Amino acid sequence: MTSATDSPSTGSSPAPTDGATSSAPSTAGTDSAVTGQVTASGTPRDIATGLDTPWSVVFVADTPVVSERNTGRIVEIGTDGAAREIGVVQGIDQGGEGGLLGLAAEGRSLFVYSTGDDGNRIQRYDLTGDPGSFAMGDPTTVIDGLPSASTHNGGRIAIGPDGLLYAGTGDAGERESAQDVAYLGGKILRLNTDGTIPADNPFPGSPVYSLGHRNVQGLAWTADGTMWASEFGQDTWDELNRIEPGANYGWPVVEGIGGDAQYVDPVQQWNPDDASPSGMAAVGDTLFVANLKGERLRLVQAADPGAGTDLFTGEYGRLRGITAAPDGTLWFTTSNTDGRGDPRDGDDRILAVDLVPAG
Ligand SMILES: [Ca+2]
Repeated sequence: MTSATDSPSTGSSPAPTDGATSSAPSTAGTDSAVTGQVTASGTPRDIATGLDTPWSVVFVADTPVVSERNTGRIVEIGTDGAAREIGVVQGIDQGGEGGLLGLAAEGRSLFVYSTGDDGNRIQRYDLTGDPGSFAMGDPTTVIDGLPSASTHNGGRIAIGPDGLLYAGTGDAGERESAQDVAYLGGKILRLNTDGTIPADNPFPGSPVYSLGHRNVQGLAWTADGTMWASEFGQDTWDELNRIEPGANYGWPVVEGIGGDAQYVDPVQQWNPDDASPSGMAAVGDTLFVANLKGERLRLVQAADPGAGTDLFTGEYGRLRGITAAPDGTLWFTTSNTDGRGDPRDGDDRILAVDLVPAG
């Protein structure tokens, strides 16, 4: 790796690296087996270029698999950085913020969140073949009929440390309904991977895990099992929330920290111009948040969740997806071809940065 430093805009510089990296994550999710605090070190390097609005990256058998929002394509990235199409999700109603969105993986099963004619849905594809020759079979519906709109579609999915499937949904413009448990928009959902409802969900018979969200596109668990979610605010406060089952996070009654005992306040809030948080990854006790409008990664140590360090501000443009790679590096994606960005040569790209113990 290089000795060049990254560029945190706040806080101290990362400690010089001695080459030590964290052990590989055990699964393809946003969680990992690493413990302790980490930070980014060195200059990010290109993993892949020339992607069209990449939304999510997951690892299947250590091979990166990427969703493209606008094309509906799912591609695998070879060791040479070349993108190879493994399938196209059918029946997508792409428009605005909708389209092919989040991915999650469990073994060779790929879970896919996308916008269809009848709302957002999660489908499962069992991949066949091997890395370099993956193919997608026919989909099985996990859940469908989730509220959709041109904006606020949520879309992030992840397998939690309990092996269950979590999904962040958006309010789809139905603000008040974010408070209604019967409406599946503006929620975090928790499902068995076959789509049935876990018996210990907080609202019996419902996939709703938490409510009162506006648009959740980041889900992650730190090493002690704590769940976190990032959320787009309207025009005042974006949020980082610590997620508890059955809790109400306030939207649309409260945006940001409201101090109302009926609602759980975010542990940290940001101005949307500096944030607009989409994907989130956890490595050990550290959270990383990818920001669209704010064009930066934000590092948050779970032990001090009200503080953060900005990384790479403005250097790569809009940032959307982020995931811990099996080799201990942190991968993140640009989103400059999504119609709201300023594409650079080679966009959109996947970048990787080294992680080292913090402090
Ligand atoms: Ca809130």
